[in-house]
Amino acid sequence: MSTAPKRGMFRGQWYRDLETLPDRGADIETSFETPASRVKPEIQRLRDRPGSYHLFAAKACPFAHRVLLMLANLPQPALGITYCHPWLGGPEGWSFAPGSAPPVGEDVLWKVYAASDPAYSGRITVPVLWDKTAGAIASADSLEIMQALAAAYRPEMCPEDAAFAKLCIWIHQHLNIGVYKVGFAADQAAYNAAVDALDSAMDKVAELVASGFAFGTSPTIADLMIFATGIRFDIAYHGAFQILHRRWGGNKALQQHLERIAALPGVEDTLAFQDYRVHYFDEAGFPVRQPMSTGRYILPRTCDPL
Ligand SMILES: N[C@@H](CCC(=O)N[C@@H](CS)C(=O)NCC(=O)O)C(=O)O
Repeated sequence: MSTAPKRGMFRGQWYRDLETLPDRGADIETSFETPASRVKPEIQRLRDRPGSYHLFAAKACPFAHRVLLMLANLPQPALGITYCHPWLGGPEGWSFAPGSAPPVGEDVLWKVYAASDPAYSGRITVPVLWDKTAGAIASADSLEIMQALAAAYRPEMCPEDAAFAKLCIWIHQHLNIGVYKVGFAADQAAYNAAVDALDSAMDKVAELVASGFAFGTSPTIADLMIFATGIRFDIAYHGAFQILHRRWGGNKALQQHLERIAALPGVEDTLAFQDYRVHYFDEAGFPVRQPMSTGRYILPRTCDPL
């Protein structure tokens, strides 16, 4: 997976291409990853005064989507939300969709990070949980935000069980990130390894959901995490990440799980199929579809005709 950050902030300044920084070198490698959050989400306040928090999200992004899915599952409309435009290729990265009224950041997401920490250095990602009382980012980590929302409103969706915590981490690493490892593969060996690993992860997830939900007998955040990858698979990852030998819908258990989660209240409103196409296809392309240093291309796995 490519580790070189292309766009982001360095010492409070936005760079569309960090490679253009005049004096990069060792310094940027060691000082790029400033923690994005300056305060912790307060569960009690999230429950009692949800209006004191605000969410920045993009329907296109699977990590933001799982937080939106969590919000859709809550008993009451909780937080204000600012949506970002699905196209990430613009000059300033994530920009806010028309009609959103952000409490901070004016028009683009990097200004939210700058408002929280004027010296911030790092990636500018969705989702972001903004603490209006503290005037700071409370979390830019989707799993942490889901867990905070579950703790505040629906603890049964995030059981306190070591096996469940382990399962969520496994889904995140092997399925949610595993699919991106294919898209970010920059040579044939990396592609082959990433596709093999994803194949076995998808087979394992299919077994997990064959008779219902991923853990126990009701939906948990684990199901939402699986859904966020599954709903993008055939529409975007299949082509954009060159996973051409399989479709999510080609597996009965995976497809049934997708439909089971899609039927939960509020989930339909979180979907935006056209946003997925824009987000994954309307950019220069992920490394897997670009020429390698030799000028040749990665050969994707495809189905044989016989
Ligand atoms: N750690 C973050 C990762 C989120 C993430 O990678 N979001 C992507 C969109 S799917 C993003 O904002 N990328 C911005 C960029 O690459 O510049 C989380 O899980 O919340």
